[in-house]
Amino acid sequence: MTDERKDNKTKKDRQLDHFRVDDKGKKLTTNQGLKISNDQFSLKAGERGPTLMEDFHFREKMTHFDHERIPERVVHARGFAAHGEFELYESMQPFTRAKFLQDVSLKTPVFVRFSTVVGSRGSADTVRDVRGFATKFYTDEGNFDLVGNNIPVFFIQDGIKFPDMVHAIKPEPHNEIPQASSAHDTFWDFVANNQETAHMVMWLMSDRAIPRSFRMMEGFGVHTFRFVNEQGKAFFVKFHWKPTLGNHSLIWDEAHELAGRDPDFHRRDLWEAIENGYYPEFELGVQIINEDDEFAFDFDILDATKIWPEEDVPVKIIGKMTLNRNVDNVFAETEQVAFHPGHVVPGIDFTNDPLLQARLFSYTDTQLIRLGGPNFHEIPINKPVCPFHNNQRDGFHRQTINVGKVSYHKNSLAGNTPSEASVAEGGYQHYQEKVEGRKVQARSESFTDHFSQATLFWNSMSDTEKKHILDAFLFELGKVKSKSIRQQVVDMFAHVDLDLAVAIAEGIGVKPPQTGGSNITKASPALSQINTTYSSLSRTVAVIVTEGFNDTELEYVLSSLKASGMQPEIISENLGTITGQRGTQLEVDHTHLTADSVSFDAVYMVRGSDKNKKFNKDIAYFIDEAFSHYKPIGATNEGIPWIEINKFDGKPGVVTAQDMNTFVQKFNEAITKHRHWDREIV
Ligand code: HDD
Repeated sequence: MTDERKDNKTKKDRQLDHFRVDDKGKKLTTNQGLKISNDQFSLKAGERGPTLMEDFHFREKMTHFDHERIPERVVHARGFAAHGEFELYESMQPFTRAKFLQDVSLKTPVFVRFSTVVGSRGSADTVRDVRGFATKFYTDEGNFDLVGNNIPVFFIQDGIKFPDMVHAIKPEPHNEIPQASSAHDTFWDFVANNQETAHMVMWLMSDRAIPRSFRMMEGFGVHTFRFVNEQGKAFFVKFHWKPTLGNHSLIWDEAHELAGRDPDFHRRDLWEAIENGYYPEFELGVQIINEDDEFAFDFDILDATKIWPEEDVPVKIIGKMTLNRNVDNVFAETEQVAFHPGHVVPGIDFTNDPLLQARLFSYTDTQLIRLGGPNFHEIPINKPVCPFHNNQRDGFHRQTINVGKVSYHKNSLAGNTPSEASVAEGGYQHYQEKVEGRKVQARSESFTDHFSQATLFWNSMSDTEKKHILDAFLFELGKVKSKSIRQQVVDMFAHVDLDLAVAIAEGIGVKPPQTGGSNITKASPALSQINTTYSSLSRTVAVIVTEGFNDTELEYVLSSLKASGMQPEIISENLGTITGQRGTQLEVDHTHLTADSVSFDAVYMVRGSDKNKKFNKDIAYFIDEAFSHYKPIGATNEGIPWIEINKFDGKPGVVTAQDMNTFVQKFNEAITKHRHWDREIV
């Protein structure tokens, strides 16, 4: 994306232009600019002799290579990012002085990094895990980082336990197994012995932890933050991202299989969607609570293991973010970006949530080791788009050449500049919350209910979602070797739902709990993914077709699918072109060796003349798998026998028709539904 980059660049994109280097067509040089005449052979004493120390080019090249790696993030190591823009629908002036949330004419450049939490940098995308959803807004008042997740609550209430929690969920230290998975003893030992985890574990066991796409998951700021308006009045606020494509997931078997067949599934999906112009969109929502209502709820609003049910505190949609540009270089941008929940702008402030307070320390600290010193704000992707001036100097890799002899405040030699800005001039003023109390190492009594909202979550699930949660518990705990831990977990989740705990116990060979249960009957429909938005836009369709296909039919269906915003890809016996009955040539995208049903949202069977028996057998497997993953399957005319062999005709989400108009309409509806849960799988 170098030559044809669009002219309507964001401020950030224009800033990055100064750092972009295109080596194409240039002469090879050393880092000192010296042209290299030979990059094939090291300098030797004689053709078969030893390499000489004086070969500075060899040494420079090798040394740089030897130092190419930096430490991966201690959590969220595997991630993928994109650039975009945020636009505001309506001014938030009554609530916050933040300019980018006041001026609807502004478009704020953003950079978003999605990630898994547990796995190493090279681990698979589709594992069961929380997804990070970190957004850097490059505002004119400085960078604002909303460093969130796709799950609105957290495992622990106080950040002092974060290292313990992460140690428990990461691969076990004695053998570094398992990779990118919570299905092992130490994680579940932590859960059972730190029962504030209950609510988040319910989310982790749900389909939220295996999203279909980064483009189809919600994001949450998790903590309660504070908005402060121009009059100095404050409000409690929670941030939400809502994907316009809806909130959809994979199923476990599919996620598992994808981890092997395409470990890059989510990054590929994001990359290709942006390259193909299907720009991911997320609406920004806020839940706002007046300061006077701080204690009006049956939970503590500062407790990060709690949601504010949307039915009680509605999410007000205030703007939209569109991701419309892939990175030029993953290391320079995605890897070097440094997020920090403490990067705020005037009008956004913190609360006393003890998890948030701990994060305010941890993020700068981690960048110091990961990015090698205190000047990481000068790395192009991290630089604010507004000017920044202070008396900080020196340190490893300092880029700025600060001129003049004054690097202290206050001074007279530089007229006491850089000078402090008043609030009217945009100076940040911490919210003057009144705080009093003894210094204690304690947790408020209001943080002790660990189960009510876990039950609320369970109550809000559809039967399909409940079954998936039970299956996830059975898988995860089935991998736990210690029977004692399995028993402890079952006894713990009896406080969430007795039937669930009994069903888990049966599957994992421990005693079913006799007591427990919950008196919480409330449900929050917003928590069920069944109630999300549905769309066929950008859905991928595997089109299975062989030589001698019906041209008229295929051309019609392909153009209709494309016109509805879907992405059909051609799968046949061999790469190259195939020819239809009327001579139409079609370029093949994949063979069944290079494409699997798990990589697609839907399958369309076209067929053609039937020569290759092996291909037919492989395709029977392909459809069988798509069927067992509840995916829409369509077939027209010659493709219908392929459906009949598997006895899938007439089943929910299986669309067959002779009439192309009807077919296209019904197939589109079936794809829009995402999955057909009413299908019986044996
Ligand atoms: Fe964290 C990275 C999100 C609790 C300490 N965190 C990190 C990233 C995300 C989150 C999205 C990746 C950012 C990126 O893409 O570069 N973390 C969360 C959320 C939390 C949370 C939503 C709870 C509400 N985190 C949390 C706590 C601590 C940390 C309590 C420590 C006290 N998180 C870190 C970190 C990381 C990080 C160790 C690793 C790499 C980095 O910061 O830059 O400092």
